[in-house]
Amino acid sequence: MRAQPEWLMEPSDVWGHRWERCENPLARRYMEVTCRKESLVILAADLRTMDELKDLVGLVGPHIAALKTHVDLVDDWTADGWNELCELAEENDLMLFEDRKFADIGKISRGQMAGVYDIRSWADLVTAHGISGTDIVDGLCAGWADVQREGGVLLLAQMSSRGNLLSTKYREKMVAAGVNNPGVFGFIGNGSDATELAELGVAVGGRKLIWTPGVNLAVGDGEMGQRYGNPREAILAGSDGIIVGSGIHGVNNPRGAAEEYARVSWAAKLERLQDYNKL
Ligand code: S5P
Repeated sequence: MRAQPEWLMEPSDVWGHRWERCENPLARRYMEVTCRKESLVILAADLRTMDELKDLVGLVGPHIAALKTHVDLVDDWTADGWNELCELAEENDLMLFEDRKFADIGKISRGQMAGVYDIRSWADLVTAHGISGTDIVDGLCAGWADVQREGGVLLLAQMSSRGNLLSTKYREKMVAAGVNNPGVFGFIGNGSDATELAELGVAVGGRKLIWTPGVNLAVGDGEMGQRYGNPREAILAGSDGIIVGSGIHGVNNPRGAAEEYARVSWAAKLERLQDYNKL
């Protein structure tokens, strides 16, 4: 059991009604980590080699609140190398979030949690589309149960990419289907558009967490249709965690960038506290 360092602010004070309403133990764990590290940054570690991944996590680990991976992006993946990465995440108090964007029927998604990468054995969180129906959440949870673990699903309610097909109606259905499901950790929202994000926030009503990709301190368009918004604005609009990839791993000084994103995210979270209803 990890020694519990004193945090400067209690998670219940910082997270208010989300702390009360999000009963998912992993959501609570995330909220505690944010207070220990004073950071709402989820690192999108989109790198191609095991060494680069481990170096990056070693560098920025103290400033991030969770680690998001794309396991199938790694050229030199090995089970042992991945175990080392998982250990490094554990040392840095980071939940592992595999952004697999599962989308198949429940039974196949359960099987895909196994396979070569055996995602069910190391990932605490995964992403899923609800396009084939939200039984996918049961399938993914059954995958974790197959190895006596529990995890949480982030359903994609919005996307940051230009031209995506996740309409308002689709978002409403995702939220309605996921908001009371204990297997759902939260929703992915569009960090590049504060108006859209605020609508998602109202629909979710603090009952689940909202994590947002598509944020960068250099606002504008990214590569191949990616769109970016400002991290402070995303948090003020209702984001509970900013997913940052190239803003950290794509710059000369990733550690400095991670510190800066952490500072900005925490300041915005405290700013949001001033309006109790937006806790
Ligand atoms: O709508 C989305 C959903 C996700 S999970 N848009 C996204 O960009 N993502 C992921 O966030 C994407 O797969 C990538 O890992 C990260 C964004 O990376 P960045 O380099 O653009 O910050």
